[in-house]
Amino acid sequence: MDSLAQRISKRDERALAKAISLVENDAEGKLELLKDIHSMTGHAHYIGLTGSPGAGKSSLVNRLITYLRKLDLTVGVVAVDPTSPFSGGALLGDRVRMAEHFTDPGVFIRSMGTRGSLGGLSRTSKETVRLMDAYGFDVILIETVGVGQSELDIMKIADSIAVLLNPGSGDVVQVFKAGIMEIADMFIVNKADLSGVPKLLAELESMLDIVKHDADWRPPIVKTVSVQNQGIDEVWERLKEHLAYLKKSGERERRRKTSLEREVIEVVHAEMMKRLIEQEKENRSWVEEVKEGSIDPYSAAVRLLDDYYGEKVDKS
Ligand SMILES: Nc1nc2c(ncn2[C@@H]2O[C@H](COP(=O)(O)OP(=O)(O)OP(=O)(O)O)[C@@H](O)[C@H]2O)c(=O)[nH]1
Ligand SMILES: [Mg+2]
Repeated sequence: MDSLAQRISKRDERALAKAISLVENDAEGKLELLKDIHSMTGHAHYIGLTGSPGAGKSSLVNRLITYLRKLDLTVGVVAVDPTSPFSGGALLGDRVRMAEHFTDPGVFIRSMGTRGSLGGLSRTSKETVRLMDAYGFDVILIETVGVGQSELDIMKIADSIAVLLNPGSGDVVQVFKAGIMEIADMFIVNKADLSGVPKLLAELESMLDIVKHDADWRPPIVKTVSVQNQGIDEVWERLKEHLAYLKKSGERERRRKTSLEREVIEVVHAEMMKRLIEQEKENRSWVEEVKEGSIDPYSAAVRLLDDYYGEKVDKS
């Protein structure tokens, strides 16, 4: 019997689905599996697509999949929706928008919501990306609603980050405030069939003049109308250029290193919390003590840590 990792390396789709469920459930054997597949990763182009709710991310992803398939490239998609109560399967909207790809063996789409991610949405999403990479997809698209810190955090695993904006939406200010401007490698003005495109382009250019005036890579701006399949080829051309830039400048290696470093810390953090919470279950006397006021919350926290490490943490 082949191990799950071996089956993934042989492009067994059911094994991939099973592995993703294992990751989502934060199940026993997860770290073992991730260890096993690690040497199989590092080949796919990770592309993050972020933007406000309804900006047209899924519509664009859908068109991009069709485009890439024509180029004979295989595609994995991780659609992250922190507001979704669904787990495991695809979200309703995405299911409709991406339905035509479900029977294509060169495409694998997985949606993730908070409730289905016992190890935390950010970690689950990143680990799913790694699994898809190991499976051998050429391109992995990561769709997130660019709102909170955890979505920004997921984005950081990507080689290329594209930010979707819509004309007449006031998006630019939001993007600027949220710090997305700094991490964007490309801007996609989607719904370019609506009015307000020249204004948005002008705003974007002047923001870029400020934020990226001395950057090696100035994020290009591409106009698309996803619903009419316009601009998709240019999106892909710019993404390819960005990847070439990343490789040539050494930036790709730097990003991947930083990303791996972050993942190690995340795993340690999550595993330690799990163990601490497990241990704390057996000794909850501090709850009453803090409530009564016989111990302050900070001393209680230090005591928990002391118990965990089996030694004094705060030497002061
Ligand atoms: N006019 C116009 N409408 C578009 C375009 N692209 C997408 N839409 C519409 O915008 C709506 C939202 O599209 P989605 O692709 O679901 O957007 P999303 O960003 O994935 O949305 P969430 O995942 O819910 O945040 C749908 O009704 C689309 O048909 C476009 O280029 N022009
Ligand atoms: Mg969507």
